[in-house]
Amino acid sequence: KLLCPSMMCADYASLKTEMEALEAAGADLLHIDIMDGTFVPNFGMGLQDTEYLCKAARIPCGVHLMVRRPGDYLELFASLGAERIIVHAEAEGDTADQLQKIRALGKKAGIAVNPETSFEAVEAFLPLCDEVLAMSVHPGFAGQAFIPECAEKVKRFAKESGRYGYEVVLDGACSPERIGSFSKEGVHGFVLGTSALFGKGRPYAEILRELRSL
Ligand code: S6P
Ligand code: MG
Repeated sequence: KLLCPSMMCADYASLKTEMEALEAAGADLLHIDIMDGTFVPNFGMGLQDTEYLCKAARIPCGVHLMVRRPGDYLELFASLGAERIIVHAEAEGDTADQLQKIRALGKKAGIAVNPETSFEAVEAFLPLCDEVLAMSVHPGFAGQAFIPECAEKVKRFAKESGRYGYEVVLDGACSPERIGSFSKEGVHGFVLGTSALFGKGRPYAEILRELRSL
């Protein structure tokens, strides 16, 4: 199971301490949300934070590009040290091209799929993907409510994952209950934000241990 803390939800007054605490607590991958204020109405983490985390972390970092033209920034994020680069199926540009370029840069390629985007709409891209980041909220903000309509599609992504060889990671309102039930459906990873990990006033190690056992 891939447990992926969403660093946008961490305490920015002590990003280094947070990163080290999450690593020590057994996190598998740091999830870094990048936004351009256009594809989504918000701004996420900056380039300096991203580079710091990618270079200083002992575990891999993945960048979730919620930007209008992801194809313009693939070399940039590869050079910052991201090990996974995830582009949105709904963004501009040739998605297949973007995924191939990410792999050619020696990185793992991921496709992010919005709640209202169907399985069929992205099926052709699946052979090019190392990860499917299934959004269970509208991208842009932490702390939103889970969108139940996407559950069937997430299960379908999980069911077809063996055939294509990608991992399914769920992003948005991943609560302990949902982590338990979607794990049983074959979902490999979970982005951990306000629903399961941050602001709980409990040690990360304790929380991650519990989430892993679900
Ligand atoms: C924003 C972003 C997500 C959030 C994460 C927060 O859409 O892509 O990665 O940071 O979903 O988690 P939670 O539990 O607050 O929804
Ligand atoms: Mg995200």
